[in-house]
Amino acid sequence: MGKDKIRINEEFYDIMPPEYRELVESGTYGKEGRGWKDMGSSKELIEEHSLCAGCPESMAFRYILASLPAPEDTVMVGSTGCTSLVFPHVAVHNIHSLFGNQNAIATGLKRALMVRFPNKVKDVVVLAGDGATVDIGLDMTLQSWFRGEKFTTICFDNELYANTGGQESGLMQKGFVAKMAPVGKKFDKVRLPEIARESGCQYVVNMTASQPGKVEKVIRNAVYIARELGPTYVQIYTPCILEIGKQSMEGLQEMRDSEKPTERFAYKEYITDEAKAYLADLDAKRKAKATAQLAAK
Ligand SMILES: Cc1ncc(C[n+]2csc(CCOP(=O)(O)OP(=O)(O)O)c2C)c(N)n1
Ligand code: SF4
Ligand SMILES: [Mg+2]
Repeated sequence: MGKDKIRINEEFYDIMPPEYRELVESGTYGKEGRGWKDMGSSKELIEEHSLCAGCPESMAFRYILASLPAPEDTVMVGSTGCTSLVFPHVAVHNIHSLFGNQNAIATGLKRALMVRFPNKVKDVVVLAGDGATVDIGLDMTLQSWFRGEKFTTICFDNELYANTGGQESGLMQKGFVAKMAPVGKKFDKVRLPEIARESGCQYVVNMTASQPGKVEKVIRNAVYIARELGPTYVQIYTPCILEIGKQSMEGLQEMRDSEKPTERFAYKEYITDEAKAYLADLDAKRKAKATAQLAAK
């Protein structure tokens, strides 16, 4: 597997776009233990995007794509919003769903992949904004968790509808005033991580995208657990710098400020005992394999 899937027929090598050749030569498809540290020395699965300059969503996207355990066997499902501007530039199979329908689409897709490829691992990862996940798509999000569907849901939480100019979202903070929500939010930020835990998710994390190593660990855990046990949910603060009046280089500091222990994006993790045991087992197998490889040298 791995790079075999994107190998270029020698006859056509010269006429392939340089970006594609670069992907074949130095992309990380099939690389065991791929991660954010490959960035800079390999062809990334996303390079250009059409988000605002400095938008933290672009950082989060890069870290997530660098961390997928098997991008060549992964299908991502997106939804309308700023995130959907990025998917056309991503070198991972992806589907654009009708706004809010992403977890219903992912359910059908995952089930179809399990039937079509019974002996292969195929990961499905949803990546959508807070409006898509929590407001218009909440029914689809929750129903997929209740049913125990085996895929990961990632929410890029920028606490409003950014793509349509700043309307109120369920994940917006109480009292926040946005360009198209001038009265101020009247109720508290919806506690979706807690709802995810109560709805049957095996692994739930609330975080920012300020630290690539942390994002990598969480995304890997989430994908591995979803493969074997059931739904996983990751909520990542990716502030809309345009809406909160920050400059393009201020997004990182905004995430750091918002993840302090008393803040709303302080790192929070929930994992079932079953999922914990599964990760420990995976880790033990990985270590045993590394030791055997070392001994064989
Ligand atoms: C069915 C449907 N309803 C409404 C819209 C309009 N719409 C497009 S993007 C969007 C908000 C997206 O907000 P969010 O999911 O938070 O993503 P963000 O842009 O903030 O990243 C809305 C309401 C649409 N395209 N389709
Ligand atoms: S509008 Fe906000 S969330 Fe959308 S790309 Fe610009 S900064 Fe990012
Ligand atoms: Mg949003």
